[in-house]
Amino acid sequence: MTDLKKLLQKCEDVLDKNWNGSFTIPAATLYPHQWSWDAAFIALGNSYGKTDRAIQEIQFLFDAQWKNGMVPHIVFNEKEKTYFPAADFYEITRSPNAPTHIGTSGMTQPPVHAISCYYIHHNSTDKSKTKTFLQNILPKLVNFHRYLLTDRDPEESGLVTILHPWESGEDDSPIWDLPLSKVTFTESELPVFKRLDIVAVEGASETIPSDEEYNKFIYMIEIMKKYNYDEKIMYEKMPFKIKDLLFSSILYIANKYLLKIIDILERPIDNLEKNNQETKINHDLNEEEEETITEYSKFKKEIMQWLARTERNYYRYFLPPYYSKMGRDELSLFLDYDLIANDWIKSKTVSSLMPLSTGLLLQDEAETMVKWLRHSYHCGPGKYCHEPALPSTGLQAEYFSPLTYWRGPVWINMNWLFWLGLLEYGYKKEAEVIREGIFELVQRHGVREYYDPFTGKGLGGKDFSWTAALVIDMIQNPRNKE
Ligand code: 2M8
Repeated sequence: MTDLKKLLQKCEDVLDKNWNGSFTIPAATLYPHQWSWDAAFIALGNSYGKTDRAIQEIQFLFDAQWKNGMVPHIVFNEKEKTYFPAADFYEITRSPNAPTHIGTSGMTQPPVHAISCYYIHHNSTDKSKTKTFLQNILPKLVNFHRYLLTDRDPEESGLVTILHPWESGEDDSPIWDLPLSKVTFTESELPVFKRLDIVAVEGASETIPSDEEYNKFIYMIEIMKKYNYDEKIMYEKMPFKIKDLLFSSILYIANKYLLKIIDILERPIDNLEKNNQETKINHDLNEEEEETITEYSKFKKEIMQWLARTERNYYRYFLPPYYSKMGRDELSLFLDYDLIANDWIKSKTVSSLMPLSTGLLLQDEAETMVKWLRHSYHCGPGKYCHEPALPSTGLQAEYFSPLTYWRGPVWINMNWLFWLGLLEYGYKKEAEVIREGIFELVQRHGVREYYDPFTGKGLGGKDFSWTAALVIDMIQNPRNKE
C-alpha cells in the first residue's frame, strides 16, 4: 500500500526544488529551461495550495507568447548552458512574431494550459484573485488555440498539424519513424553541433534518440530558420507534416475547458466570493462590463465552432476507413495522419489510446480501449509488467524498447490522460488500478522522467517535475467529487 502522505511530500519537494523563482524547470541539467506542456502540468500540481506559483508559471510562459498566438515549446533561461539547442541556435529574431525580451524556441507543444488554468481557479481558496487571473489569461489562451486552428489547420478540420516531432511532446515515438525516413539532407546542410543530452543522462545513450534521428531533428530546425518561421511557407514546404492525434485530442479537451473558464467569468458571483463582493450584485452593467460580456460571447461562439469542426473530422482523419470498427483487429485503432504521404501511420503506441480522454468515443469503443489495459500488448496478464501502467508503445511491436525515450517506457502524463478518460467513461475500478500503479512506480523508483515497464527502473531525468505534479493531482484528485 502506498503511503500517500509521504508520496505527496516527496512530489511537493521536487516541485519546490525545481522552482527557480520565475518558473519550474522539468529536471536539473537535462532540462534547465521552461517547457510549455511541462509548465501546464506543473501549474496543475501547484494549483493545490500553491496558487501564486501556479499563476506565475503560466504567466511567465504566456509572456513569451508570439504575436501570432504561438506559445513556444521552450522559454530559455540564458544563464543555463547545459542544454542544446539553446536560444541562439533558434535565431527567432528572424520572425517578426517572436518576442524580443526573451529567447524561445520557434515551435510549439500540446495546449494543456486551459485545463490547468481552470483548476488553478477551481482549487484556489482566493477565488477573486484567480478570477482576475482567468480574466487576463483567457484572451491569450484563445489566441493560442486560434493560432493552432488557423495557421496549423488551414484545412479547417479542427485538428492540428505538427511540423516537427518535438511539437508532439512524444519526441522520439516510433510514430515519426516512417515520416522521418523521408526527410533527407546532405552533410553540408547540417550545422556543426555537440549533443549535450548524452552528458546529462550520464552516458545512458540507450535511453535517448540515436544520432541519426537527432540530426534530423536539428536539420528540421534549420529549415524552419531558413523560412524565417513563416507559418505559410513552412506549411507549404516542411518535409514533415502530421495531423497529430494526441495534440488534437488535447486541444479538443482544452477547448471544452475554455468554455468552462468563460462560464466562471460570466457568472456574476461565486458563492465563495459572496462575502466580500455582496455590493456588486444587482447593479447595472457599465460600458466596460458590457464590452467584456460581448467579447466572451464572441469567444464562446468561436470555440463552439472549433469543437464542432473537431467533432466532424476526428474519426475521418484518425480512424482509417478500412478499420471501420475500432478494435476489430489489432490495428483497428486511432492513428496519426501523415499529410505528406497522405496515409495513416500504422504504429501501435499509447497515442492510439488517448481518444478515450476526449469523450468523443462511443461507449463500446471506450470498452474496447479499456480491454487494451488488460491485453498483453500492454501490461496485461502474460507480460509481467512491473506495475499495471501503460507503456508508450505496444510491447510486441518491433520498435518496442523498454529503456528508450518514448519508445517503450511508461510515461506518467500519458497514464494520467488515460486515467482521466477512464473516469470520464465511468471505469472507476480500472482508473484506480492505473492510479495505484503510478503511485507504486514513483514511490519505489523515484520521481523520474520515465520508467522501464518490466523492472520499474527509473530512467531519464531525475526529480522530474511533471511526474511530481501529476502524482500530486492524482492524490488530491478533485474529479471524483465533481
Ligand atoms: C522532451 O523534449 C525535449 C525537446 O523539446 C528534449 O528531448 O530535449 C520531451 O519529452 C518533451 O515532451 C518534454 O516537454 C521535454 C521536457 O520535459 O523533454
